Amino acid sequence: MQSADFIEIEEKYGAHNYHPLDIVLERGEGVWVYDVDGRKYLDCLSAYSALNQGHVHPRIMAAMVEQAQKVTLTSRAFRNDQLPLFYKELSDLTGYEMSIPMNSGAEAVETAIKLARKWAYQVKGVPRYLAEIITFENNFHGRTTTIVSFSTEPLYKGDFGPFTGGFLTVPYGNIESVKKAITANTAAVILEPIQGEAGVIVPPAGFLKAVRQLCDQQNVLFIADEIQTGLGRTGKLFAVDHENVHPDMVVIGKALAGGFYPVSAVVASSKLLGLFESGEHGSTFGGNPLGAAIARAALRVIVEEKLVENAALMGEYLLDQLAEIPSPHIKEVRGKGLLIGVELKPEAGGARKFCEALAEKGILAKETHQHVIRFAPPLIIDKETLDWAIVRIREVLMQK
Ligand code: IF1
Repeated sequence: MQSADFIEIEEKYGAHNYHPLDIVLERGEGVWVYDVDGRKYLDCLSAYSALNQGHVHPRIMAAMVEQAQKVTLTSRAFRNDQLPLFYKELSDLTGYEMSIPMNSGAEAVETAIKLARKWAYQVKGVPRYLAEIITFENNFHGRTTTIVSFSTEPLYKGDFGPFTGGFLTVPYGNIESVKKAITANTAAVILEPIQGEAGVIVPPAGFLKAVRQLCDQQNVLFIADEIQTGLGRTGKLFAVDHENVHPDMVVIGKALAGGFYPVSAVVASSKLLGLFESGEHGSTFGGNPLGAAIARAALRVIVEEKLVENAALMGEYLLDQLAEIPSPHIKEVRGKGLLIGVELKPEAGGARKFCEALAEKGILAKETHQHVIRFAPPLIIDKETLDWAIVRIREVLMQK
């Protein structure tokens, strides 16, 4: 079967909730992927940062196979021998005392929301069910009905109400608006340290620090959604580290299991996570031994292969090289580490056709918000490969 055959079947039998590039991948290795027609591409999306360690990392795969042969799922009705070590190693790496495992990013965000609400009632003394959480315009935190309740993107919200109450939305990067939105009932502020889906929006320098200070003053929790920006992507372990900020909760997912498995988590202090009592929250698959073993290996790879450091070095190089392209189409090049957005001018006619042209040249990138091309290769990428890519990106962006 060739690409066209797979596409025909997919379009007939699958829901049409995506509009992917028509490239049918069958194999991945490191920064490269291969399609069913034998073409090779550089992956500059990394499954939206879930593949920081690259495709089919041999060490993570070995851990997966080894664990899969022993026991994969115990449920949390019983304990297993991987989860405790996952907790411990995640704590050692992040400096947070405790964590709670989930599967998808959205579930971990929901977990953080539930915990913030419980904290508001039990600790802060907010009257029951009046807790408010402050969110930001153009946020992306997932797809559940509660999370889309505070989305500002009509496409994500559309016909999916009625919506969950208790959320306010303010402009991103503007500390005065946050200040104004806080009331005695505010439980938390939740934000992406760099807005990914919104088009790689980097807030003004000092914003994250100002949010932290404000939250301290007002007794409000600061929740950082680092599902996309975390685990090395921006050249620090967490993107909030660029401003030396310590949120009360950090939500992680995606690269936490190197693309082998859905594993997410909320990390926080024991004071906060200790508020969850037995039975109040959980998941059939969350914390399962297979996921935990994979995540342990994925974290080890990030540390031992110095992916955070490499993301900083390679990211700076790529950003500089992209910024030097004298393309008439480029409005702005921005980002941190290996999370880079190239915003095109509206006259350029949208980023999609540039992504298609890049694919023709063997580079997979995805447009976001119509005018932005996102470049986010696996963090294992080297300079030689980046140079290979930059030549081709330059050709595409210099086209009329
Ligand atoms: C899709 C976007 C990226 C996230 C942040 C939570 C989640 C995500 C900051 C939810 C997920 C993904 C989801 C994926 C595409 C992708 C995406 F364009 F949709 F917005 F990366 F930019 N917080 N982002 O970025 O995590 O439940 O999916 O595990 O929905 O198609 P999830």
